[in-house]
Amino acid sequence: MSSSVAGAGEESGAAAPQGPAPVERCKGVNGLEKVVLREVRGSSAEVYLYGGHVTSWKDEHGEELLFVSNKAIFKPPKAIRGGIPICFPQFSNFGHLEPHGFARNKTWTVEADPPPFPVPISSKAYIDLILKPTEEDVKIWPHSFEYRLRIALGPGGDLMLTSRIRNTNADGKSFSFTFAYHTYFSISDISEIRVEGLETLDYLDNLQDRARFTEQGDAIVFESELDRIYLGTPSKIAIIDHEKKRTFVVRKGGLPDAVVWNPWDKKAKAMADFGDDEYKRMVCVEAAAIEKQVTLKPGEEWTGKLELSAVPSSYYSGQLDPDRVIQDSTVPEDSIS
Ligand code: TA6
Repeated sequence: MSSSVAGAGEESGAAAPQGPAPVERCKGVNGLEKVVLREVRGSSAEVYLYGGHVTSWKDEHGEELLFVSNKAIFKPPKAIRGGIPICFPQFSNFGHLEPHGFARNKTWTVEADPPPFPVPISSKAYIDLILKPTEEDVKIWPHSFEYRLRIALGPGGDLMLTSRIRNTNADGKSFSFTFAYHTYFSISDISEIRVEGLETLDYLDNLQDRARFTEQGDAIVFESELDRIYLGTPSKIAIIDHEKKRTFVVRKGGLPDAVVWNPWDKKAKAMADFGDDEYKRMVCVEAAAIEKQVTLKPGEEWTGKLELSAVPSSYYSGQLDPDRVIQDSTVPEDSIS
């Protein structure tokens, strides 16, 4: 059963005669509710209400750009392995909650009314989700909040996620959290990948008790398990796939850190919801706020923005200027602040 939903920016009523509806609600794996976004030029995205979890982002040719494990378990309370898990109110075990918090294990709802602070958006292919704590949640994390998540496809097929988290505590208490968009990118092979834009930065190495190091390389390449939290990172990061002659451009706002992760073979074998060889076809580059917790007083709101685009890139080892690549991308400079 599916229902076409007029684009959140459209008058409600029958879908436009030409092309598919920009927003469609339907059932996904195991009957879980999902929303499909379709942009007029052919790009698309899918988000499950379970976890507010983006599980697909396809370009105008229908090529899948995100990685989801073939062994992903689409069944609460297990988080879906792949796509863009939302890590809130805690990244990893930076706190006393379960790793990566509980937002990815909860069922979100579609925000029916226009949000209190609508934002201008060029495309009609977007959906606003909202998560508020249940009484159960408050027992785990004793705070009231409203977490609004907007998932949108831009005119050039770029994928935009905007998180707005507001402290709604009635007891006058502030709260602090860490956060990440835990993005799994689909790649040709991990040996073909370079991540540029993080050179010379400090990072915490998760494989060495989070000891602090400084990145020496002119790009990050992968020859074994890698799990690092780069600190104070630029707003733009490039992930170059030599084989596919494609560069993912990660642009972020309000998210000073970036996690880079590939589990490699041993860790891959240890994950029941991850194929033994799947580490070769994915890399995580995660826009995050980790080193410095975000602290909100009652009534205050935090915004964390992520913009992903996939641009053709001819590959010159070490000579690729991520800023030049990014400037060539279709993402308007002022679209993320
Ligand atoms: O973002 C990297 C990381 O923190 C790794 O240490 C690994 O634990 C990964 O996240 C996956 O975590 P998950 O809880 O989704 O299995």
